[in-house]
Amino acid sequence: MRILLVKPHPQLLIAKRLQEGFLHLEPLELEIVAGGVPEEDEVVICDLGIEKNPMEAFHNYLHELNPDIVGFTGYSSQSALVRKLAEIVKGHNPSALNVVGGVHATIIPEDYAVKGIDIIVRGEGGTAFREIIRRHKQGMPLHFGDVSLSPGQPDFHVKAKQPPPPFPPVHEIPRARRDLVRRSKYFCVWTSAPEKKLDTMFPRTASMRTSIGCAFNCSFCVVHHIMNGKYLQRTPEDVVDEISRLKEDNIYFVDDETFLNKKRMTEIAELLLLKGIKKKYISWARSDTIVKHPELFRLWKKAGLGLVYVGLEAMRGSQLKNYNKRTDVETNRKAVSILREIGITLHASFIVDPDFTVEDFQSLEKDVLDLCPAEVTFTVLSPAPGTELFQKYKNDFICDPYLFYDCMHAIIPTRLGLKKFYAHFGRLSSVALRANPLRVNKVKVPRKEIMKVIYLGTKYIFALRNIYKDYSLKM
Ligand code: B12
Repeated sequence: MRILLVKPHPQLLIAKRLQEGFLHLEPLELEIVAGGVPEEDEVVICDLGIEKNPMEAFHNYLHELNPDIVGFTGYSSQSALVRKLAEIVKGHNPSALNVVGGVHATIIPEDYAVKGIDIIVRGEGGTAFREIIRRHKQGMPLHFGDVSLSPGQPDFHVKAKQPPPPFPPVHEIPRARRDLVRRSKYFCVWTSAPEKKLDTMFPRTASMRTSIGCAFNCSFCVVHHIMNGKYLQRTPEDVVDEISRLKEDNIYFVDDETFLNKKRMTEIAELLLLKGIKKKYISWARSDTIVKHPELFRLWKKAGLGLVYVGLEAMRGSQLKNYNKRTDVETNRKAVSILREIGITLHASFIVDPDFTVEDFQSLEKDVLDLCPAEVTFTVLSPAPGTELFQKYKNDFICDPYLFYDCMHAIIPTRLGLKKFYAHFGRLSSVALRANPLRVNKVKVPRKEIMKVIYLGTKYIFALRNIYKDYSLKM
């Protein structure tokens, strides 16, 4: 059986700019799905995000492989594109089976209930895909209760309204087939340099998932809906074994919350140290976790943790409360100083509320400069499809709330009007560049890369300021 797994390219300019300049991670979701494909079958991963001409590349893959099954992943902003690609598959070969999975399929399966899509997988895909192939080969029915949904089946709409099915036990999820992608294409900008020197700011970077889900339920986040509030954890031995097999020296933990279990994370760090595995890590962590367990982060610094992304979200208690973040400003401040004292570089992310006034932007600008040195980025508060917030604002959307759901495009009205809002939003990112650790700490980096980063950074900020022009885009 020939199988093609497809990750669509980003639809919105700002996401393209992010990928080309700062951060492009391997399609781990498809590598795991490919892990469920039996050895005797041929499987190809096509990441359209690395292609110069994605649509042409997609046609070429179809012609060269002539797949029996095509599997798509996709964010909400890509759902219309996924439907279009699925149609192209059927035009090429009407008997090919189109399977769609990923975050959007999991939370809004009914959006994929169209003629060209045969199976919608909600939740974990490696185990589901293994089962789909088995059944397809044996001519068995493909509609099977919890794991996946077939839009053609009579009970599709009833099932689509139920919460996503639980993930299987983590040890049943296949390992990622990392050999199926062009590994040299994936990188993450790296600004952590305690030795004041970096050989490259754009090291090749592998992605690792050590846990799935999150124990919190922030109002802007869909993860607790996807996972029904569950937090699944791989064992330290399993995690360290996979890390030890990675070719790359830099690793990005793509967990929703890596550090929630102190015991597990302590064991992982100790094992890495014991086995002499010397790699550098990037992870997300909550500010309250850092404050509660500074010694855990001290240990991880020894094990190679260089950069921690912290969703500080806001430096005002009322905003944190609105987001149901369950932290406070004092905790945010403490976390920042703990990371600084340990020598781990901070990447702080903030939420900009569409309701912001000019004074709110100015106050956030000051907060950013107070954090210096730190990488700082911003997202726009956007009701996430599948959450209560999305329901609450459903009559207020100013655009297609799926296509524009990238947490950069406001999908509800902005108090300042779009043009003015994005002028301030773009300015925030320029201010953040002043706080960048490389600049502040006068780190030596290759001259060629300085030119590159200035060029790409300018393009990024230009795209940010011009986001308001995107709203005429239709799929
Ligand atoms: C790490 C991460 C990133 C990484 C990129 C990861 C990557 N692989 O490329 C970075 C930091 C770059 C990133 C960027 C963005 N992200 Co992000 N990201 C995540 C995070 C935390 C984990 C995703 C991940 O890699 N998980 C590990 C993989 C292995 O698991 P998985 O994706 O869940 O896949 C499993 C199943 O879904 C299923 N499956 C998936 N695909 C398929 C396909 C088939 C055929 C089948 C059968 C099954 C299947 O099986 C997989 C294996 O178990 C999620 C939160 C989450 N839990 O989803 C947010 C999340 C996916 N991101 C989100 C968003 C909005 C973005 C941005 C748009 C935000 C921004 N403004 O920057 C950008 C977009 C970048 C782009 N290229 O377009 C949203 C998407 C919401 C939505 N409704 O679309 C999420 C859910 C965050 C949230 N809290 O709401 N992100």
